[in-house]
Amino acid sequence: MQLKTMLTGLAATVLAAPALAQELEVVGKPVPGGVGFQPAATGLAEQLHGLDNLLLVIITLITLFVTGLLAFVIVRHNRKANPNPASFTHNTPLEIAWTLIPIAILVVIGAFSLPVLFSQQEIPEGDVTIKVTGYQWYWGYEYVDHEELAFDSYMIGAGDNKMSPEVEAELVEAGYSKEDFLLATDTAVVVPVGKTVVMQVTGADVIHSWTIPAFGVKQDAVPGRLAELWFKADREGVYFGQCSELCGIAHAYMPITVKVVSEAAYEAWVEANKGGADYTPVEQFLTN
Ligand SMILES: [Cu+2]
Repeated sequence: MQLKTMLTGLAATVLAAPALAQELEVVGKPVPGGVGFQPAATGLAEQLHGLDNLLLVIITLITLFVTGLLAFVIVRHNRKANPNPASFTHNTPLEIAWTLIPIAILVVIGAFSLPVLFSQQEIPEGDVTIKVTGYQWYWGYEYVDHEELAFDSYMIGAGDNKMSPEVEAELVEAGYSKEDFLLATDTAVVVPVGKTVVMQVTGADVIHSWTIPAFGVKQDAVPGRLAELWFKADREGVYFGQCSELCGIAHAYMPITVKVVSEAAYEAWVEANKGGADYTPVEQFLTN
């Protein structure tokens, strides 16, 4: 009986621990030794992963076929097995076949990849519109639907760009772990779950690139141009990205943090941050 009570208590502690330690789970993040994509958090990312899987099958089949042909030639047509080689130089049916078959393969690939490209590039009406500007070396965000809801976003530890006890303390204070160094930012983009978000992307000085790998989006931030990307995140959590266009000496130190939260938390966060108020983290408005 005592053991059972102990086990129940232990189970309750284990179950409750994650909720206490971290209210918003880090979902989109590179992992040591990882070779695949980050988990897909949008339909766009799922489409990309599907396309990638299809291409993997196609290139594997082609590679096996070519390797097989090569092995066949080595075994059957070496000098010992075939001392008097044929001397013809043309074979019309074969040449037609090796022209048409690759064309057919490319058409099949195009038929699957163009719809993915179109769904990325056809920008829907956004529920939330955010303008993001790349600077050397940080990001500036403006929520264009709200009066004076804007902030800059610097890497935690920017400046020295080195891990130190102070930086670790800052990370923990902001709800991150030591492992999130080089990814976590002092302020985060906050968006509601399940809503269409349109990002207007531009650069202020040189070309940068805004991306969140788990959303399957990436867009160059070009000075003088306003490009757009869109996403609809279907899972709450913290997502990281990094500037993806070499933009100068601190290019590696201008990461991106997006927090996907419930609509209620998002609304409360907007209310607290608009009108030029100091940045309030969204964690204060999470209810779970
Ligand atoms: Cu950069």
